[in-house]
Amino acid sequence: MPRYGQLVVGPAGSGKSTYCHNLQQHCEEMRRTVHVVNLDPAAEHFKYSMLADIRELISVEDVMEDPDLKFGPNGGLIFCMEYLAENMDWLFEQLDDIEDDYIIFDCPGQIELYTHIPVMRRLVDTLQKWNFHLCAIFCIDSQFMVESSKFISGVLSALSTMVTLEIAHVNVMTKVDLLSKKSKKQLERYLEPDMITLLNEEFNEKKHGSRFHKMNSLMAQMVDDYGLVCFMPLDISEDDNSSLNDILLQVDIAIQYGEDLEPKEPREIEEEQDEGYG
Ligand SMILES: Nc1nc2c(ncn2[C@@H]2O[C@H](COP(=O)(O)OP(=O)(O)O)[C@@H](O)[C@H]2O)c(=O)[nH]1
Ligand SMILES: [Mg+2]
Repeated sequence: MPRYGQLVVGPAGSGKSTYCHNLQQHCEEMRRTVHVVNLDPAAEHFKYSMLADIRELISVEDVMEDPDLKFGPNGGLIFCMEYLAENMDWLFEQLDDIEDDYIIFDCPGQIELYTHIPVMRRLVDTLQKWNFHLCAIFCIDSQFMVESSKFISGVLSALSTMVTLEIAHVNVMTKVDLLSKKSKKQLERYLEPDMITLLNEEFNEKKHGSRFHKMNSLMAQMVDDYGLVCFMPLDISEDDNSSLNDILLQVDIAIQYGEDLEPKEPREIEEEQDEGYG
């Protein structure tokens, strides 16, 4: 039987754990079972109920306090993730005897875990061996995005994660509820960005010199060539959770969730439609 999973990634503070919590609640309302697993060994506060917690295996605090290891917070976190990768039987056991295999993995935010340290990629490979269909949810804080230069660095980190993990990928622009009216109006331009136009607004040949301009144009061209960088807005203040539901639908399609489920009785389908899903 296929199993399904979302890897929730993105910079620290971008809203990953909040997304997990809101998705769990939304699914509960729809009477759909999902489980959340915390894979952030540095995390402290949680609103969601979890199926498993990496801190039971190892936490950054333990590693930093260890007189032999003497790690700081960043090295400690990487140590923990490598420890997890070496001890995947722990995770296997945690995931072993649940029935509805739809797991949300709340991951740590350190960007190097997704760029040049192979540990997250190893995790993905193992989960795939365990039959998981995976989608990465890359969270980016919309507060930083509605400004071209910050937007570009966000796009590049999303792209680099996408290339490293090599799984289905959905970019989510979080905290849309916090945007001013003016910024909300601008949002459209960033959700499906025309990179060249955005870049040209920010950098111009006169001000920054032609070599810099050329480098930026090439970068924009590369992002456009991938044709994969677009963002789905997430506004958690909505009463009907419509943006969250749109994201869930997109992920379900990406991981082919639902295709192998038993056909439902017509009554169940009606109920689901009443609940606004479908
Ligand atoms: N208003 C609002 N606040 C959010 C949203 N997502 C996250 N936050 C807040 O941003 C901070 C960091 O969020 P968290 O989910 O812990 O980020 P993580 O480090 O990526 O897991 C917390 O104070 C959250 O309450 C959102 O969509 N809207
Ligand atoms: Mg978190």
